[in-house]
Amino acid sequence: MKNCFIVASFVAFATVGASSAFAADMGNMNMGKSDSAEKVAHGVGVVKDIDTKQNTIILSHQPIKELNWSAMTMAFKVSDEKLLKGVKVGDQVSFDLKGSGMSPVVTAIRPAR
Ligand SMILES: [Cu+2]
Repeated sequence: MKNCFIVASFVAFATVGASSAFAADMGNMNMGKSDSAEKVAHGVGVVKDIDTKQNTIILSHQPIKELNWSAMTMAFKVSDEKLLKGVKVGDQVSFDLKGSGMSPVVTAIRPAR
């Protein structure tokens, strides 16, 4: 997850000059919303591996705008082990992420096609 954070920071700096909307978002986040730590982000990707013992799923995800993440393959914790039963390796999925910083938790997974 450290790599994820470094990449996200780099993307944020690289795009801040080009996007005034981004600066506005940051202003709102710092001044207004106290619930920003619990915001939900949405991603799409491909299931690479599933670990039902540790309740993790490895997803090769596309860029996630809400988190300023670029595309990468990484492991996510899931909020409920049942989420892992509805998918299999190789599936195209869309998913919801909840939480803050570098370790959001997957709260929903849906097949994407
Ligand atoms: Cu990532």
